[in-house]
Amino acid sequence: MEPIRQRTRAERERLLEEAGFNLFLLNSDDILIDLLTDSGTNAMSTEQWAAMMRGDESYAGSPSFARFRAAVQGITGFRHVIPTHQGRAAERILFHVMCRRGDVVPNNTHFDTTRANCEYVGAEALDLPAPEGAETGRPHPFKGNLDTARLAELLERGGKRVPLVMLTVTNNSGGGQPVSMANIRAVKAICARHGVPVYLDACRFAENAYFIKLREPGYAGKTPREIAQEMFSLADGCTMSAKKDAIVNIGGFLCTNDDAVAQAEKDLLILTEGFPTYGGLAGRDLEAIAVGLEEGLEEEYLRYRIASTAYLGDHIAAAGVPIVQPPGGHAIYIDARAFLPHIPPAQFPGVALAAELYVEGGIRSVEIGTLMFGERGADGEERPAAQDLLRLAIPRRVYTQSHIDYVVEVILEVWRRREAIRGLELTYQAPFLRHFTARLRRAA
Ligand code: P61
Repeated sequence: MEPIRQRTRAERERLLEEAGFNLFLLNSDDILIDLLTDSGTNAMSTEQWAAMMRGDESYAGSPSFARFRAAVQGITGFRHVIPTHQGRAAERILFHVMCRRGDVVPNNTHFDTTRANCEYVGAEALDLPAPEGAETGRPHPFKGNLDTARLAELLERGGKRVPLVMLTVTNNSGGGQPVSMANIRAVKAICARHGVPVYLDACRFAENAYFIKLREPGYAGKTPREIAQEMFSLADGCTMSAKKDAIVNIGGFLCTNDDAVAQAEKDLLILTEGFPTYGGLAGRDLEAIAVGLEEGLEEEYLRYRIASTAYLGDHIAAAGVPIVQPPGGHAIYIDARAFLPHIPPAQFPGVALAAELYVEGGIRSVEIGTLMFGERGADGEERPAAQDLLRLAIPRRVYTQSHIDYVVEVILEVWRRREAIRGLELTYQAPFLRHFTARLRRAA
């Protein structure tokens, strides 16, 4: 529980200016409803807190690790389970071990940390989203799918080495949209012909499994757990940020069925994360993940989770606000280019909209668009991202319907005065992952 603090509109305007229009640079005390992320911001359950009390902090061979590994293997079936402090640590180790300069790593859409870690080792992070994903307003049951025709063509053409193919479930950059079992199976079949392993970026595997249950023929009678097991059975390994569907505040893991790869990963883990039975986590964190993985697959919880995200999306869409349709699992994505058509992509419409939602109602959201995925060319011109989305991510088990009703009211108020909103320009950017620390001002 925490007290709710309201800043005045004038205070929020001042705080926003001081933060260079970048909501990452605000203090959370100055936020009323925090929809920046669903990552690590989840409320842990009684059972998770109880499990933490028996965390065993032995440096090596802790029983907490054994319980963690059993929980991960019970769902994923992978031979090697390597704990890491969060998802990007798993990514860094995976790419360092499997990729060389000049390699290509396809994915339905790489999330930003995945892309950055892949590029950091000199490999190309190639997005191959299925065409349905490009049209934000048009619904499709599995907009997160990977374009299998382009994948097959890439592997058949040869030329560049493809050390692995990834599938992000659900597809975070593309609207929190699910990947179908048929698509996972097709990707696996194509990769198997070329001896290329398939890895799931499994952050939101449980939500993806539930969407398969709801939308894919033949899965209505299966439990989310059975569906998740089938998803993982089609893969050769995974990266995981437990801060999402394992409903914890910190943690992650890396899995593989390849003994040689696992050995190299563990060696690297020891260098930077810790011994392979804790990987940068406390024993109590491993316990919380073991319980959270199971809770995240409970059908009643998933029904409430998916319905409550859709509630936000359906209410703003009914008033005309353009969102990625259908609503995603963990978040609603407003199409900021359609919301603010008078602001060119190079003036960051998603960031401008995020700033307005903060000023209007103390709501924090995140841009997934040109600030996150675009870049400034050598000529000083902005190269826009494919889309400019504003993500409203819903932390798990935190907000109630009345909080979300308030969010709807604030968005609709901003929608009514959208024509007066102005674009932004950059005054500072870091060399990579620039959106975390960028500073902006109102465009001239
Ligand atoms: C998020 F603004 N996601 O969605 P780590 N893969 C995928 C993720 O969604 C993901 C990671 C890997 C976050 C946190 C976040 O620019 C941002 O445990 C599909 O965060 O290292 C994380 O997992 C990495 C928010 C990350 C951002 C980067 O909100």
